Amino acid sequence: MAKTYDPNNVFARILRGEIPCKKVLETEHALAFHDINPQAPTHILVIPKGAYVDIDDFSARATETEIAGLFRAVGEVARGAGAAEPGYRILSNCGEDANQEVPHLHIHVFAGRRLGPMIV
Ligand code: DGP
Repeated sequence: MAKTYDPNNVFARILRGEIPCKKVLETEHALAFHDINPQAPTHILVIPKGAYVDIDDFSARATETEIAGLFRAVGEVARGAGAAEPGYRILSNCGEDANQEVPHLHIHVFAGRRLGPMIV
């Protein structure tokens, strides 16, 4: 069953320009901006412009163009973020059990230090 998208979630408001963000990249299909509570020296969020709750919703409903657009933006951001220290991590929380706070799909990009083993 399709998940219900809340059009007033904080990232929807950022997309509408109602809340400011520190923009890193904007393309036709994606927006990237710095996380408000960074967990690494570089911590950027990349979001699709379309209304998708999470990766589950996105992978089921998004067009090929939207999917390519999001992941090309992730790659571009990650290449930039990883330029000084060539390594980075991408992550996306999906749903309550994964501690997803904001119900608009976002891909975290972490870089800028040695990240160590992934802890789940
Ligand atoms: P997650 O737990 O995966 O849903 O991560 C949500 C992230 O979003 C968290 O790292 C903090 C960030 N965040 C929440 N509100 C804002 C905001 O208003 N602006 C920005 N830039 N980031 C936000």
